[in-house]
Amino acid sequence: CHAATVKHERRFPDDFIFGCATAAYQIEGAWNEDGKGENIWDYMTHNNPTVIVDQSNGDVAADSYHNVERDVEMMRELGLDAYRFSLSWSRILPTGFANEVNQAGINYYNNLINEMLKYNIQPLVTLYHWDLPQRLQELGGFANPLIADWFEDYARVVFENFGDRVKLWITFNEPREICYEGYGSNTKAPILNATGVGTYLCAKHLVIAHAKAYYLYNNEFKASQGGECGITISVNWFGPLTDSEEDEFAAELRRQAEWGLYAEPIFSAEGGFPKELAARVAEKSAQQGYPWSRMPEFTEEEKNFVRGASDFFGVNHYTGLLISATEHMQQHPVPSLLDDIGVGSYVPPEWLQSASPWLTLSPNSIYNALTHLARKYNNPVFYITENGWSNTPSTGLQDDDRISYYRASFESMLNTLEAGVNLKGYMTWSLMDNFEWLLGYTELFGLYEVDFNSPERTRTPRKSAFVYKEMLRTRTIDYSYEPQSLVMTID
Ligand code: PNW
Repeated sequence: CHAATVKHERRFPDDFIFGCATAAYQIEGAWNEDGKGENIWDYMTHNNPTVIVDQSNGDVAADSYHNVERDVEMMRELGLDAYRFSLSWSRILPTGFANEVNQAGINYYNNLINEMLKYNIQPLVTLYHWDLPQRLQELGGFANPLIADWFEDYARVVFENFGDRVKLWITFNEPREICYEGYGSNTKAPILNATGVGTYLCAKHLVIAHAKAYYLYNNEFKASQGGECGITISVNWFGPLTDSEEDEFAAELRRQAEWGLYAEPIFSAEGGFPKELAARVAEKSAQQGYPWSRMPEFTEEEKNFVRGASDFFGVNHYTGLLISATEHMQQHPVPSLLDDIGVGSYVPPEWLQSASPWLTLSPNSIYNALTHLARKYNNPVFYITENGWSNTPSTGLQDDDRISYYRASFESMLNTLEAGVNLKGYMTWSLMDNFEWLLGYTELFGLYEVDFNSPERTRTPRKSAFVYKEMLRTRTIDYSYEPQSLVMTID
């Protein structure tokens, strides 16, 4: 057939929300100013500086605490519909408890929100992006079930102070990184490294804490404030290496261990932890001589409380891996989550590699992940709350790989929308370069470069900022678009 087919240009709907994301500890600085209390990243970077590759910290970071106007100016330059940022718990409640509210901290976020709203930029606010007040960590942090009550108290202060203007709330950013990396291994604060035990304990307490904040909002604030409350989970795509049954089951186990642990209790119809994974951990625990499964159970009451407790599913999506039933020379501590599942992973060498070893451009992985989730969890509302690409400091402003990555993400999102998935918005990680956790300032994700050597922390748009701006303006992908100069304006 050679009928003259005009290829229909694929566009995003006008009400699709485009934005950028950041997180408090990674950009704010002002770590001890105006009454802010110490959090676990302050504590760890100050007392154990060698855990950060360049021995840096977030004491000043991008100094966003003193740059509200410039930060909002960048959002205006890009033409963002929304901006996702997080609140620092210990800036608002210095002790972690709600006995004392730090008005200077409230003022900072009020100024930011009000400045954004002047220009019609919608705030998408995360209550917790990894910076637990240090005192609460000393009391066990997410290993203590009381975290649910402490978090609820904090959430109340937040909803009371900002809920008149903030309509999209995210309780937790990435339970996997909080629980697995922070408690079950040693790659995020508080580097507890309680392998095989800490992850599962934290997972249970965290989803209950999430549900408490959700019902607090739902029962006491929603009617008057009219917003929505959800959670953000990191969902990379784990597909089978071959179409064998063994590889498919291995991929399913890996998905359950990576994000099912947090998504299943909240978004599945039955609630509770993923079944195959729970059975595997129970079996291994028994073999290893534990009198109980290392994966705790939910009571029926807890299961029903958590099940359905979210207005939307926030997804941080970066990459994909191919999973096989056979492990190739991978060594894991016993017990540990990776030993529990015992699967192999593979990255095809032709996938474009970023500055971060874990991050490659995995073809159509947004589509693969979201269509899978939509099928599994009855098509909830989704927001992609992070998606991004890293470069090294030497890349400077000519970040062509990031442009390729964002164009591929847009293609994959259009495929996702055409498949009928209820995807409503997309935030890039990140608006600007920032403190990349244990990698310090060695891996950078910004559309804007930040000069960490200048006291002003000067922000300069990269080439990708111009391309993202054009994609937002036209709501489509133009592969031939080349910015004429790297001079930014507000249109
Ligand atoms: C996110 N993975 O974490 C975080 O929310 C950000 O704070 C962080 O700066 C950003 O990604 C870049 O790392 C992730 O294994 C951690 O695919 C791990 C993964 C993805 C995101």
